[in-house]
Amino acid sequence: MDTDINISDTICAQATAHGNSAIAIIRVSGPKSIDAVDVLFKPYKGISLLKSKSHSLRFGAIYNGKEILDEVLVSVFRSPHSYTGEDSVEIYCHGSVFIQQEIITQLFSQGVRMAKPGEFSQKAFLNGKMDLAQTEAVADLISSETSASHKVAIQQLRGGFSKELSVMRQSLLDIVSLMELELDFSEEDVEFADRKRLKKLLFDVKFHITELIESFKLGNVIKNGVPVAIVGATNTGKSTLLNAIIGEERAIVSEIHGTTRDFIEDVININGVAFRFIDTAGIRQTKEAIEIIGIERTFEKIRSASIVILMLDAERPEAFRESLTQLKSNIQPDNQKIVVLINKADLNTSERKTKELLNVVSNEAGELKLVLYSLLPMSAKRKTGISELKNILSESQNNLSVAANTTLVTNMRHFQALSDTREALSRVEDGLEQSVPTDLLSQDIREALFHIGEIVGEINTEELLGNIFSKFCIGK
Ligand SMILES: Nc1nc2c(ncn2[C@@H]2O[C@H](COP(=O)(O)OP(=O)(O)OP(=O)(O)O)[C@@H](O)[C@H]2O)c(=O)[nH]1
Ligand SMILES: [Mg+2]
Repeated sequence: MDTDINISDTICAQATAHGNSAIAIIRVSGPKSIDAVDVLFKPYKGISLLKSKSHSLRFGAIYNGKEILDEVLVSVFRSPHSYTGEDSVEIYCHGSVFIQQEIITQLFSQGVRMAKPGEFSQKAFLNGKMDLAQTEAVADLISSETSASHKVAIQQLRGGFSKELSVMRQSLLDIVSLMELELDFSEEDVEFADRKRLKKLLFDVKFHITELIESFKLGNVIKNGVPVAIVGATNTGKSTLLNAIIGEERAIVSEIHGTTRDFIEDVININGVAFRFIDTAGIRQTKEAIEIIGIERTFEKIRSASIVILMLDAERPEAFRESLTQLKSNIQPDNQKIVVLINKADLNTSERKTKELLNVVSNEAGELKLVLYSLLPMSAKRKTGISELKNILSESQNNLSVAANTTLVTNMRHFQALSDTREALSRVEDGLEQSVPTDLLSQDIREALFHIGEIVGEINTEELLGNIFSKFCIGK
């Protein structure tokens, strides 16, 4: 994305979803915004926009040349008291696509240009209305679909995370200034900074950083959904199950073995928790190059899942036995929950086959740490057993609630910067133990400060900003 935005440009965009709606909002921001809208809009009563105070609302007509285009409400926000920090106007018009397009075209003729993705938020950041972590929280808040992801985003948006970082940043600045004072007096060989106290301060900061790093595991699950891999031999009904769970024909289903090649995923909300279901390529011996790549990916998905749904075909115990060795070497029963589903329960499976399948399962139960409650007969095709499965999944995550005001790291970029901070702090700790010269220690603390600064955007590059804001929608 072109991040070289000109802050003095006046920009506009539709802030509401595209398509027809009762009301739509068009947002304008920049030095010319009030003038530009004033040309198109005449209030029915009272003073013009030009004379309106900040945070006032006017009712009137918006014109398309001489003709009335719509009756609208217009709000005025004057710099610096707006989302972007600039003069801004919002037009609340009727939600016809035609009206919205006409208003935007009229704005263009007044020297206003179309906003780029995330440009309103980028202006807010550049004008010091929010730090970078807060603007990222805006995007998270818009996309939050569960109560937990909403809580985490709101906490970050309101500056909870930034405040914690700023407290740590201040501690590190105190340490580094004491150290650097020593350097100024190095001739005299004095120690201003009591080493024992320094160690304690460092320990506290590092401890807190570690807590934040560790919160990423939960934070990531909350933001992206609990990863649930659906795995098993080919043709057991994995894709049928995915479709049944999400209620849509997302994956191709066929009686041909090896139908699914690449993994397919979708997120759904079960009792307030987001689960990310991943349908994978069925496991079998094959010489087909593309299928082999697909099966490799299945193993990757098994390893990174929190829950593994092991799909068995009631009719084919031998297929389960064949895929067992490969499954076993990828499942980590200590960190994962395994749910075994015996699918195709609608078929009249012979007693011999059922017994055989149950035998294989119970023989493996110990090693795979299969919990018996999760051995569920179902028919993905007839959609029986789906709600039982959802209950099992939901119960397995009932500790996944987030208390208000907890800070959880949900963003990979923040996780990375915190890990870099911790690494630099570890070097300082080691250095203190080994009486490393003060100038080297202070250099490492400066590096830790640099990485904390990256999170809130005190340290930023065009590339970083481009990466962040290009993921926003236009109009935010
Ligand atoms: N009778 C019956 N047939 C089922 C059931 N679930 C799936 N099938 C059928 O089994 C066949 C394979 O289903 P898929 O969902 O494509 O199986 P898959 O495990 O994704 O297969 P691969 O992608 O090849 O690994 C299809 O013909 C489905 O209609 C079920 O519960 N009962
Ligand atoms: Mg499939």
